[in-house]
Amino acid sequence: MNNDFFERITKLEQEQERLLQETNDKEETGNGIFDRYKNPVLTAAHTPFNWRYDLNADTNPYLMERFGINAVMNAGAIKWNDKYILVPRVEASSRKSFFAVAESPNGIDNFRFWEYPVQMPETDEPDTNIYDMRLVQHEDGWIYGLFCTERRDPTAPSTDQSAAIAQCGIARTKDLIHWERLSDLVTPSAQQRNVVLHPEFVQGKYAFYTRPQDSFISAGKGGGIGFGLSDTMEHASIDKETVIDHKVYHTVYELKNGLGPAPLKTKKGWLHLAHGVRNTAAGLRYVLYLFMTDLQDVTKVIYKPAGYFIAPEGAERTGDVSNVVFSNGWIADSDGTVFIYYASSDTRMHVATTTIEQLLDYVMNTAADGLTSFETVKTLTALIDKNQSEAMVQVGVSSKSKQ
Ligand code: M1P
Repeated sequence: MNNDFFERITKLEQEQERLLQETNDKEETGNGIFDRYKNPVLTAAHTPFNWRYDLNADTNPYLMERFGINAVMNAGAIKWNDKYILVPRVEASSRKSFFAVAESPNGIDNFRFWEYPVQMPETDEPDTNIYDMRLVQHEDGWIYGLFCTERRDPTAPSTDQSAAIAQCGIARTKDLIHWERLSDLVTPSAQQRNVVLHPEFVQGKYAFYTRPQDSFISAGKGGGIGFGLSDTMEHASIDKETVIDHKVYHTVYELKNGLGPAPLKTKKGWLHLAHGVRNTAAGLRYVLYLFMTDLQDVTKVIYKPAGYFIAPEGAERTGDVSNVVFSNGWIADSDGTVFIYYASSDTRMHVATTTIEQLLDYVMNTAADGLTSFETVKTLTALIDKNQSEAMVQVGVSSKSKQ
């Protein structure tokens, strides 16, 4: 028995080391906008095995998993002390999620979890579940983590054990280890998910992107990406929530949408990554899209390409909640490289890389959604016409140069 125990531990250790040290290569053909990578960057198997096993042969003679981890997904991201840091939603097999910090030297592989998960303090009203942290280095000097805090709906009858209320929890830190929990965000909406802090003050106030919703799953009469200002972070409160990016009929964000990470500041405007949801006969489909807002007026959308930027592909399409990609973390390096961290099907984390230049080209030069089939064909025809005429010029040039 004991020999088996030690043999299995050794095997587990070797298997995990192989996984953690595996290099991650780009997929061969990109689409010119971003590159996907062959391996996920974080999965349940990346969690330290001393989180999952009692490693004492006397108290765990069968070397059983004593703590099940179901998924690692929806990570906040930040470059910190020269390391690429992810703070994913780690979901235990009990369905309770928590946060944990993982770091990598290069942003695309070798992610390792820190020794302990984040010890997130509670407010006077304990959270049942916390998830989907957006990490922001604010110009006030703090690193803020905004996340969804979920509690059972106190008005629900005992026959209904799934009715919940989602709100925005807020915590801040200077070292990603010690977190100070602040009051939950107060807004005019019944529920909130996908709340993001803008990294700069706007009109001297803290600025939030929100996602107002009437009920736990459905955005209902609410929905769209909202915006609001608060005087303080200690007791953050938004009086007026204005929707800046609406749900729209027959688009990829017809049912609901939500901002991903905090926007990236560029010379041309603020780049935003968001998710859009539509219903299908196979259930909800979550994709990612991009838009840009004005540098002077952050509530004004100035570019928004049609359709999705990243949709679930291949193995990404299956998991706990299939046909979903979700992102709440990206990192822009000083050389212009952008690391986009996204989860697939509520199960695992991936990275895609691109540059600010490519993202600007994509956002500014991809046609907007014409909202009808007729307009879509017009957009396509204009592209074909352009290619035809330019092909003739090119043929002309090359045939002249041959003469
Ligand atoms: O299951 C897909 C996603 O559903 C929710 O996102 P939203 O509020 O936009 O519908 C969240 O629970 C998210 O964690 C999850 O990935």
